[in-house]
Amino acid sequence: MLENKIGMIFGVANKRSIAWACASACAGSGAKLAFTYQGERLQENVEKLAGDLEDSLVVPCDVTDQAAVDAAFAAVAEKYGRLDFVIHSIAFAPREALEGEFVTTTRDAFRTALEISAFSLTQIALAASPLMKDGGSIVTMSYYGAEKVVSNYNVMGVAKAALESSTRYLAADLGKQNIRVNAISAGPINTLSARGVKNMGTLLGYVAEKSPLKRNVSAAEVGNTALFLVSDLSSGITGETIYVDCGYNIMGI
Ligand code: 1JT
Repeated sequence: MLENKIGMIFGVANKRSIAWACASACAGSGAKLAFTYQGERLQENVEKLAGDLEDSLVVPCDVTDQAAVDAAFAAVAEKYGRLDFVIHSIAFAPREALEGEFVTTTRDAFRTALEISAFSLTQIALAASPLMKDGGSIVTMSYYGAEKVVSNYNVMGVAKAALESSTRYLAADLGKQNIRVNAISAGPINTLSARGVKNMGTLLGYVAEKSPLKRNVSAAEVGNTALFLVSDLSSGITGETIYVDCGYNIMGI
């Protein structure tokens, strides 16, 4: 389904990453992939994972450094000469910000969370658009805490609200270039990021019990939805936030 398509994946840390599940689904459908990694610490992990794929590229990219973002896209332009899709699976907030009350969020934590988790999508969309010569598809990852209060999610909820809104504004701007922009609102998944969060096990259990499908969603299920969104099967969909959460979000009491 993605034969002859080139994709760029932001946010792989290890094999449990949502970004890696998306990459596996896309590679399995014939895409060639470029990966970015954040920090030398993750370089080896990402190089090992990407090494099993044909004709892949691995480049460093810290989204708080505009020159690094430009260099990553320059490397993709040089190797492939074009780009068809981007998967953005990046978020960060200082650990203290994901505990206690939202009202105590510091200026610094707010700025960092919004810059890395939300602004980076706009920055990446702008850099990607000139390479998307035949149109393209951009997919980002959100969470339910963007629209309802989820204890402890705090400033990340505010950042995800900005991310979902950015998805709509970017979709409106880039539609004339046939570039689609969509978000996946995934249910909680036990990734490296989630592992640092207090009471994650309790949250996973609660969500599994309450959701219509009576279980948690898998990273592979999110990856398959990302595959749909970057493929031509979703050619009429843009600016949307699609839930991949075993139905959790539809439930009231
Ligand atoms: C980040 C982290 C972004 C964890 C995240 C995230 N988006 C979803 N999760 C999992 C999660 C976290 C909390 C939560 C529910 C789900 C950690 C590093 C920074 C970025 O609250 C109940 C806190």
